Amino acid sequence: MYKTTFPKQFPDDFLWGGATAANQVEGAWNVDGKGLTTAEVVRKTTDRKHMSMDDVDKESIQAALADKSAADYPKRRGVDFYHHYKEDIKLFAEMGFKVYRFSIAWSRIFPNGDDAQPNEAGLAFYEKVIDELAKYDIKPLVTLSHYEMPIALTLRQNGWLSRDTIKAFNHFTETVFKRFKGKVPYWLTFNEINTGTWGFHATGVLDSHETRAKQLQMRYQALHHQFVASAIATKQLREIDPKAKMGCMLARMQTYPGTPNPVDVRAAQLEDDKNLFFTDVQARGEYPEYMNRYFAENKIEIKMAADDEAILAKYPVDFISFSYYMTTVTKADEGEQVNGNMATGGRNPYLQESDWGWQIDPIGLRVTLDEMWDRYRKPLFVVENGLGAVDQLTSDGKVHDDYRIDYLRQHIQQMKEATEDGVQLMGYTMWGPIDLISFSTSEMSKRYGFIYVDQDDQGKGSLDRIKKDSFYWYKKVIASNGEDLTD
Ligand code: BGP
Repeated sequence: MYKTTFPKQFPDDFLWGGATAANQVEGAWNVDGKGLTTAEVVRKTTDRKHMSMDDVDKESIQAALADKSAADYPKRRGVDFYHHYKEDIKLFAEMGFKVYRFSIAWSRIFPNGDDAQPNEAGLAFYEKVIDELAKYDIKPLVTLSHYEMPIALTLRQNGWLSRDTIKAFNHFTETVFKRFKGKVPYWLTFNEINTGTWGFHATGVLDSHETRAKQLQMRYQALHHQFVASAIATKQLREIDPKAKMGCMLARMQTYPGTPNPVDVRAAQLEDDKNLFFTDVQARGEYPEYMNRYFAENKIEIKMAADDEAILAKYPVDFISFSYYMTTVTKADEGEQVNGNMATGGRNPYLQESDWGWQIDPIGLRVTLDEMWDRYRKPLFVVENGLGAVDQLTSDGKVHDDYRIDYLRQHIQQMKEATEDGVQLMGYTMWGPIDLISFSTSEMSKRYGFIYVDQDDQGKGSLDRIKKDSFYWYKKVIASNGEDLTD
């Protein structure tokens, strides 16, 4: 039987909003008992094409710990959300946000990662944020780990490579689930979990001096520990706060075959599988066979404890979230590479690039949504999408960011197409609703926001918040539930 009707609108309860991460907005890196994180020991880069976070080693960390200023470490200052949260949330509310995605910095709660008792000042800060959101009926969507693990765990046990980190993380998750019970309807465990295969920033594992083969061995082992910790967190949430939902989070990077040559089609299929592998484990509850084969062929051995597979199988996530910025192209013999979201990929001659070389592909978002819905049949959530650009503040204090409006409009249009295709989409949290420190380059001048923050790359500025043209545009989009995308 063919259905003759299909949804033509975003659902009434569609969650419109924005997303940030503690290490990119909060600042206040050394107050109220907070410990340092992996994000705050990475120096700012002097070259946009070079992302310095994966050159980190013990020596660079020691130098960072000895440096008590934020000058070279912009994630220590963020945009001072820690002291501006009321003003910022008020602006989000003015745009009509239904949801705000932010992360809880583990090291605000457990400064060394595995302290016996939580730091009350850290819990109190997030409680104030959550209560402030509630005043405006904005639902929190909280990421438990967004590239900001306590650096003490890296130094002591090489981050997620150690199985002990599971216990420490789940003590943290249990603590925040209990404290915020009934107040946070949506949680995510690891931000862009797949980027753990790219290096230090996601797993806190120091391996920059190892061979590629050894790095892969170490990274997949660390990721196994994250899978188990994520499943345990899901179990805890079901017990502590059964109405709340748990999601996984992937940096989704759809890749297209470079040519119709079957060898390229197959190479692209394998690349895509290696990207979706993470969601396969977290949503379906088991390691897929294609990946077991890949591990065997590459001599990667994942050490598992006796009940790991049972835990993964028993506690899959409730919904699937992902970031979407770009697509790539795969050829069996690689071809020309372009920059990307912490990764490189093949150039697509049909696409334009952002100033940072990220290939812009709105239709790819529909392709991604349709394919992921087919593969998982679980609710999807686009929790990051946006355009990093250099904005100009005009003399009358305005920012005319029509390029950002264009980018977002085209992506929202394709999301709507996907909903009409039948995809169950929960919401959309645009990345960086307020200007923040870029994750990959630590620049301030790579701006994403609807709200301009007066701060430059050196950390100078009044920190005043200024509404850009896109602010008023997004407000209209939300008020019309995605129907009015005009300027
Ligand atoms: C994602 C990260 C975010 C964010 C975004 C934009 O990979 O989850 O933390 O930063 O990309 O990247 P960037 O800040 O490097 O422009």
